[in-house]
Amino acid sequence: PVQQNILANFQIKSVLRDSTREKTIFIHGELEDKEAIVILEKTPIGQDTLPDMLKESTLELKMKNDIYSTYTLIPPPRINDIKSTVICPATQKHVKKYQAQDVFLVEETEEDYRSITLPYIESQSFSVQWVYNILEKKAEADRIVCEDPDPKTGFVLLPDFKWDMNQLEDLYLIAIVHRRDIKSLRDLRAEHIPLLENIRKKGQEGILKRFDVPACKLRVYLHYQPSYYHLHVHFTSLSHDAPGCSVERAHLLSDVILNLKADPLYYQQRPLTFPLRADDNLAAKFRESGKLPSC
Ligand code: M7G
Repeated sequence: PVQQNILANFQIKSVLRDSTREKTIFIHGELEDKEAIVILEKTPIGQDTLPDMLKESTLELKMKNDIYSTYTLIPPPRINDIKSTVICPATQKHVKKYQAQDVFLVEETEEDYRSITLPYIESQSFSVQWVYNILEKKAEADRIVCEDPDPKTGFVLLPDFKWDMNQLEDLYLIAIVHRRDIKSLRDLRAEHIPLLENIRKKGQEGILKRFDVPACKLRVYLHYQPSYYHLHVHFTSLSHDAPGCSVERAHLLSDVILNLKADPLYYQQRPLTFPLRADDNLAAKFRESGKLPSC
């Protein structure tokens, strides 16, 4: 539904990041006297819109040289949508999350997790209220693609808010588990294999049924560290270079299942490597304990 343009009153304070490659800009400002983050993203062109776009656009010639020419194509308004995300009220932590930053790798041992990461998660991670709203059908209920209500192995699969669902090229869904006692990959044990296998199987089936995208075209993974410490699994299109699918942060669900089958305590005991942003409070904790002497 068309909404009143709340962004008309957005007071810009600073641009946190302007990614020309991703065609996305992250802006920090105020919305009705509250701290806010606005993310604007030019969406993929999408194959379905091509015929209309080519027919109905205006073309301005920029240059011509031999067989080469460049143009600015001005498409009809409906095709030139900008996906916009608003976080309000935003916390200082959100501001940091979207700011361009130096990043470095840290190797977290079992002991580091217990003495550094876990106390940090317990004291200052992002609220997961939005996750509970989804599980309790208080928000986004109409967006659910499939659900398994089982309290032990069940989950809700729905579009990630990074995906506007206008085209399949950048398909992005998340499966959020019903149980609330698993914070992240680190908590996974062999006893959770049925949960993970259930998510993989029913998640893939749900996506095939609704979007006609087969399992072999999906990248299914968990983040470590995640931003939100309630277990969830990412399903993205293999052809889409989704933010956060890099080797230093993504763990393929199939590998996770195999690792747990080989060693029930794999994720509890093994050192895990992940990237941290320089101004992240968790980075400060690792630095304080002498784990990052040169960073
Ligand atoms: P993550 O690995 O914890 O963090 O994944 P990341 O954001 O650093 O990747 C959480 C996932 O949930 C991300 O892919 C987010 O885009 C998505 N997400 C976050 N929020 C607050 C929402 C929301 O309110 N609704 C939906 N549908 N997805 C969200």
